[in-house]
Amino acid sequence: MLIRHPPTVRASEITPEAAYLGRRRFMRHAALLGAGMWVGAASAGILPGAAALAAGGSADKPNSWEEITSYNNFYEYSSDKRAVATLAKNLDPHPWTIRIEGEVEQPRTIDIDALLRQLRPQERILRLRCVEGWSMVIPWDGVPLADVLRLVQPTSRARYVRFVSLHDPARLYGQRRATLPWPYTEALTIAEAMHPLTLMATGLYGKPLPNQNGAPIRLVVPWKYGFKSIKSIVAIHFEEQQPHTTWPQVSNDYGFYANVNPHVANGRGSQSRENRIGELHKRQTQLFNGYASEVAHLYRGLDLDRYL
Ligand SMILES: Nc1nc2c(c(=O)[nH]1)N[C@H]1C(S)=C(S)[C@@H](COP(=O)(O)O)O[C@H]1N2
Ligand SMILES: [Mo]
Repeated sequence: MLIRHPPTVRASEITPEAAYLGRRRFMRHAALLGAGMWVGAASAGILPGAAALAAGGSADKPNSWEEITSYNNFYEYSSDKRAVATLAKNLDPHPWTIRIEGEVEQPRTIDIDALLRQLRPQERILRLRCVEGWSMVIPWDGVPLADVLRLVQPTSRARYVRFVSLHDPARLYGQRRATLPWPYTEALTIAEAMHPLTLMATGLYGKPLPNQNGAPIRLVVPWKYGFKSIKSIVAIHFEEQQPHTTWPQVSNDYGFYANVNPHVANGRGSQSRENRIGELHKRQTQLFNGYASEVAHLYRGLDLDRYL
């Protein structure tokens, strides 16, 4: 079979999870010894617990492949998280293109396989916090969204980036019902979109992104509630006005910014604690999901407790 996804490691190095974790420990060691990419990622705060890592302490342990791929929110298929993986087997994410248009000098259609040959995916281990109160730590493979957006020239009017998921009720059974206004859309400010923590994920544990996780390409914005991390993207629009996205249309409990904030409850109840999948006791939720030192500057002057 043709392997379309350029792996972040050589195929011969793709290992089962246990060996993978061993490799991570090795890489952490290598980082301490000064291996460029990992030191770069740690000092940019891209790895979780960069400070702890630099100090040789323990960082967040990634969730297992099984956990990450069997408990999913993907309303295009179902609102039953345990049913999504089976239903999404029919997604068929190859070939796949993303249309980039709106306030850009050169609208274009990008083929994902070509994109991944041009921009080599890197591993980024990031926390994901769902507004439903659960969280995971996920070893994504992906490319910074900024690198993708630099391929087009936004006009001086572009202030927001809007993302659109696949709309195909023939395949995505959940879209036959109006559980959400389809297609699923999300948006970021340009500054958020260009932030180095904002990722276009194309893989997981060194393997192509499973369908249920948003194959073949999805957004990852780790300091925001999970619903911002839109799956199976088919279009990216640059826009002048703040876009109307899916969840804020459904309920006032979901804001445009949706930054993880333990001090602000919403219709889902208090957000002060979370259930890390696989753990017995709840943990405290951290402001900006623990990425405050990297992203708080983006919101200077904004009343975080008011602007959900
Ligand atoms: N297109 C689309 N993207 C989506 C969703 C969805 O239903 N449809 N659910 C969101 C929510 S609520 C969360 S918590 C994350 C879950 O990602 P995961 O299943 O990979 O953990 O995907 C987000 N992206
Ligand atoms: Mo979520």
